[in-house]
Amino acid sequence: MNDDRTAFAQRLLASAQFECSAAALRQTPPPDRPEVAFAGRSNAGKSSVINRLTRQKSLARTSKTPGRTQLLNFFTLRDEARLVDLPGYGFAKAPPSLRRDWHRMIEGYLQGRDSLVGLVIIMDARRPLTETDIQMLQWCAARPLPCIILLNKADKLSKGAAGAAKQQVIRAIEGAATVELVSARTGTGLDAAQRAVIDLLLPQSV
Ligand SMILES: Nc1nc2c(ncn2[C@@H]2O[C@H](COP(=O)(O)OP(=O)(O)OP(=O)(O)O)[C@@H](O)[C@H]2O)c(=O)[nH]1
Ligand SMILES: [Mg+2]
Repeated sequence: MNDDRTAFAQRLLASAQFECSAAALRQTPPPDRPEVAFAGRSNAGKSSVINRLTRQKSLARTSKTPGRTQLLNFFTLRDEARLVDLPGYGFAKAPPSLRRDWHRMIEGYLQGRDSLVGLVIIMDARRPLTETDIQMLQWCAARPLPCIILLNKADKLSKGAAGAAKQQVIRAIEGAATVELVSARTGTGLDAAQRAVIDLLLPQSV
């Protein structure tokens, strides 16, 4: 692994600052720099992973209550790139109207956002590839948009079970994404995830 590139990735991610929240696509900031979005089932740990990647404990709000992040939250990395925390899906208690709104907004965002250069799908390593996770992969393939799957909460599985879960996902998705095991709690796999995110955002630099 290239140490300079890793250090660069860590520095750029650590510069993340909250920029704005959007409840609708017309409220998103201008598409003036590359951005990578984080999607995933509610409670999979999207916000926790963003905090780990940026080494900031409370940049993105986390919660024990699923459905905490209902908005698109934009974080800027200097003025060079952005990270976007998307609202979670699969929240059992969400009313159908909210699910429809979510579906329309996320599909519109993934298909139409010019500055979007990649998607990170966060999954709970114990329950990967939900129906909506697969829908996300299909939207990425349609655009096409490179995709990283982070199997989070690896700390909840034995090493053997985590490795087996990863192999199972790799086989199932047939090359549609790269797959890494991570834990936002312990930091497992986060170096590789930092590199992967920066490689999507700024493939040419350093
Ligand atoms: N054990 C363990 N718990 C984690 C990990 N990552 C997140 N959690 C916990 O999982 C819960 C949900 O984390 P969030 O980061 O808020 O999840 P989210 O995907 O952003 O959820 P929404 O915003 O509701 O969509 C919190 O209680 C976190 O502390 C992990 O790697 N290991
Ligand atoms: Mg969240």
